Amino acid sequence: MQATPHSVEHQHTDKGYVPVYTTAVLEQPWERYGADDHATWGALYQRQRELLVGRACDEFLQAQDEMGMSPHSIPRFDQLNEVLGAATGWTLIGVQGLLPELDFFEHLAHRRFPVTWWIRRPEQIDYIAEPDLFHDLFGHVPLLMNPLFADYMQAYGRGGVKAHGIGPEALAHLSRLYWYTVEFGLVDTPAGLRIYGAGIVSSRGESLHALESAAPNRIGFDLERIMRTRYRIDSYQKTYFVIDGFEQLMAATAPDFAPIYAGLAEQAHLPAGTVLDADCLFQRGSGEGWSADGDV
Ligand code: HBI
Ligand code: FE
Repeated sequence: MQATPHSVEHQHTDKGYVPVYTTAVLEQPWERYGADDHATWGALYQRQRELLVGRACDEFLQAQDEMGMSPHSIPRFDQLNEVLGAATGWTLIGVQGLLPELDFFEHLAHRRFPVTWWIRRPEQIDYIAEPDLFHDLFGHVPLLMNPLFADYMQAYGRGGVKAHGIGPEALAHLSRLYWYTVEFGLVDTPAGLRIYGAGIVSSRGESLHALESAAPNRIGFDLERIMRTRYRIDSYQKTYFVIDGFEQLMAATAPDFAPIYAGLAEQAHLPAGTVLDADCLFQRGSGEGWSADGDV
């Protein structure tokens, strides 16, 4: 038996043409998950963990273990909430899927992280166009255990509520910050570049591409540079931005963004693959130079 969602009409969003779901907060129907669902979770969990040792940042791997996540079965939100609440005051809430931006920002601003309650079907194991339980729970949730990252996510939500009040341009600029940090961020460590973005850690191909392919740019974090840079939703990223630590994310969200949005309004948006002279470029990881066509 497969627990599947019932989507409603579709909408063009910054994550593509996706179903628009109810914004209701739902209980995780843990008893309704079938053997297929648990098997999909286990297969994805096992594969990604093997891949991510040496590729994901230590904070991510340690937090996932601290939360008691394992390949044996889909974790229960209420059990995770005990650990997460004690660590940083965050709570997971069940949702049907992507939320309108203001709803999403309001939740983050109150330390509530929306997690899609259903998991992809077995035939979608390698790719699904919209965030499912594996992307949210495996990818986004562990770093909410990290106090600095947890603070950043709440600050981001508060900024999102403000940006929504300013207008669509401000929202587009802020969404790029989420995309190039929370979803596709890299961090520089003494051991080399490591992954912290949820969109990367929940994707096998992108976990390799982001660190080892010669194709993408890897540019040092620069808030306004990120806010000017378009992104791709349907392929591996052409550019990754590299922070030197989560402190940098917190520092970046300290100022009021309104004057930054005003300054950006006069500047051209940059295509995703742009490299500027002022960019601080990082070399790819020490892997065997994996490239997209040589998919492993
Ligand atoms: N809704 N449930 C959910 N999860 C997301 O990650 C999400 C969302 N709505 C909007 C959104 N992300 C992006 O537009 C962010 O840039 C805000
Ligand atoms: Fe996501």
